Amino acid sequence: MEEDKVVLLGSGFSMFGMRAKIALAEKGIKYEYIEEDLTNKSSLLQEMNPIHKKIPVLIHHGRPICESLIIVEYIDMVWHSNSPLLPFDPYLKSQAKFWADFVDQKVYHASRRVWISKGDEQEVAKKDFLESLKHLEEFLGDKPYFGGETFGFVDVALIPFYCWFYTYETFGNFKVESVCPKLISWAKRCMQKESVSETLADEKEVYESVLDYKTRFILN
Ligand SMILES: N[C@@H](CCC(=O)N[C@@H](CS)C(=O)NCC(=O)O)C(=O)O
Repeated sequence: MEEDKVVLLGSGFSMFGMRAKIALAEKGIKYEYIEEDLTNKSSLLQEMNPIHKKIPVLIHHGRPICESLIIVEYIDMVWHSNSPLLPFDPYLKSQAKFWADFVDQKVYHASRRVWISKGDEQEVAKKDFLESLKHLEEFLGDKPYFGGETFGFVDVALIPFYCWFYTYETFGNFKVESVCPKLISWAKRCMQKESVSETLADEKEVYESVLDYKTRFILN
């Protein structure tokens, strides 16, 4: 592997992988993308992320960086001169990191339960999911982006979920827009950015892949 080459290990419709792609696109970094088959992980993935063996992994100077939010922060620090993603101010930075972590701790886990579970469990998941989005919408307020006037860290953390909304809504029989209209306007604003629109998957394709996954791996 060449010294200063940038390589990204990703997979399919992973929102975590999309975060890294958006950050790299925002910075205008050229990189090699390697698609991983998570049912048959490559020796490169196992070598580069021996602890979790998960994607995404960014490989820079031949060294691995794991965990999507850490990858986005790394990209922001290394290529700091263009399109800053994290604020410089320590307090604002702490807030951005808090909300990005909130996306992982609350939004992600609830969203997964929306399409994986049924009955009462699914009702609880829907409530948790929408409640977590409502909190984010309150934090967004009337700002165009979570950090203010420009697209930043929390936007990168959350926007990949947007292409999964159709899946959550179809399985859960609800509409995010009726509960969080401002969040949908924010998502549409983000979609006007090339880094986002060229990265996010087609919502129907995400749904088809989840249906396929459920029929193959989950007993209904
Ligand atoms: N917290 C991790 C989550 C990454 C993650 O869950 N990746 C999934 C794909 S969406 C994966 O590699 N799964 C393979 C496995 O669990 O074996 C991050 O933010 O990067």
